[in-house]
Amino acid sequence: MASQTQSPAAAPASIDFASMDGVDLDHFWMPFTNNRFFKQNPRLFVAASDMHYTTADGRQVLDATAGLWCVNAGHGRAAITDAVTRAAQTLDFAPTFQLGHPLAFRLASDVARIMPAGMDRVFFTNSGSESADTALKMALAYHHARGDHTRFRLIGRQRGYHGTNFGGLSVGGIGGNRRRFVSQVWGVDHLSHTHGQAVRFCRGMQPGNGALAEELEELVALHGAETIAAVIVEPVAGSTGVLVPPQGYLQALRDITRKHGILLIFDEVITGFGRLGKATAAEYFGVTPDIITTAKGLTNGTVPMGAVIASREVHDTVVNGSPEGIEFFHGYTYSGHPVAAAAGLATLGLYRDEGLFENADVLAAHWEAAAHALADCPHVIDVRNLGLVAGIELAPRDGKVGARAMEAFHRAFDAGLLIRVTGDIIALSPPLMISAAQIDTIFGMLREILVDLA
Ligand code: PXG
Ligand code: PLP
Repeated sequence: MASQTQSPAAAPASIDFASMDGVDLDHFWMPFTNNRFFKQNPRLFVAASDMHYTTADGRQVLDATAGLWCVNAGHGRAAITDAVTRAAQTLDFAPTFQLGHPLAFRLASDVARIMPAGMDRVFFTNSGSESADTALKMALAYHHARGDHTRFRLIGRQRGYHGTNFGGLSVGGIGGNRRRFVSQVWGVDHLSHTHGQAVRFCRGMQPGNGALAEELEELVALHGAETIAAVIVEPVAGSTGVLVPPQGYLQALRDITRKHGILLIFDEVITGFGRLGKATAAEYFGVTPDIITTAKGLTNGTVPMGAVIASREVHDTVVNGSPEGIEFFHGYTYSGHPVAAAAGLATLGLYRDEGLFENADVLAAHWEAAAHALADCPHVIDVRNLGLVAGIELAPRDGKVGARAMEAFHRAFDAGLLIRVTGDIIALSPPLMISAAQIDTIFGMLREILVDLA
């Protein structure tokens, strides 16, 4: 392979976006990918529209995962792509450090409008990982502004995923993501995950007995409430295989955190923007945290962007409690980027105008029934669901954890269906524009794949 610096093969204007001509797979070091396998067996998308991707070899693939849990309004929506084009042509970039532009303020207002009451101060990031780290720093800044200087501990949860930056990694509970990176945020502890093995094939939430949330009281007793800044949880854990909380669990976490002056952060990077049929999981569960992290569905995945939504109380404490000058020493070059903000405005407009959260809400029962109809398929040892999310857990092959689900993933792709797998769990989360007939197609195709799978 050529290693010398070369002039570009083609001028940008002549790039054919949907062509593989001249594409070299060597240089892109791919994220969370088996690079050596992929480059021998490439699978590429070249276009997308509504519920389908088009592959490089011209096949249609039904998207049962909304890309990576982000394309909630469906692909290639003209309202969003037009807004992005116009924004780039009007104001390509403007700093938001000590300056501003209207789109970021407009989007912050639109986001605030659909958040739980009292949560209306919006900080922009570029991803879920940045949102997680921003939320953790916000919590530390809040206690600092109150003069509560001993509150530094951050509590996460086993099987939690909060992205890959050091803060999110540290509170995250995925060994494989953490072990290779020894240096992590100090003083972190973890609650148990919420996945009970007692009730398999449970539809929606499992019954709760309060014991899981009571663990937080044990951590308080162990570390002292006066050392704990925040607890961060995904309301429904997504990445580690759709772990639905038991009834009453999130409310109990809310009660315990409030009692001890600990901030509660909901990481809604997946659950935000309609995944459970409401704007937020906070609304769905009727539990309001102090800080909500979002990304993904905020811009329908069209332009990278995240948002951290703070309660008025958290915001005012930091902003009014700091000396004259910059109040929160944190931010990104691209916080509130005009092109991303335009994508966000158009996306929230689509969600509203097309009633997409309501569509998810209405279809959730059909989705649940279709998912649980797979219970009798070979290898299936559990099915879990909430809103438009489903997890289908397969029995692992002897000594080869993940191999069976990965084969299902490859077979599905070849058959024209995009699914997501984590370990031996298949995770499904389609665009919210999906129809009942397309739900049936997804689970019908999955059945055929599972029946055939060794
Ligand atoms: N928090 C949560 C709850 C997430 O699900 C992040 C933070 C990080 O977001 P960014 O934008 O930095 O990736 C996520 C991301 C999967 C999968 O296959 C899930 C995510 C990302 C990629 C793949 O489950 N979640
Ligand atoms: N590294 C260097 C050398 C920088 O100058 C900056 C921003 O100015 C960053 C990292 C952070 O980049 P961003 O603001 O895009 O997160």
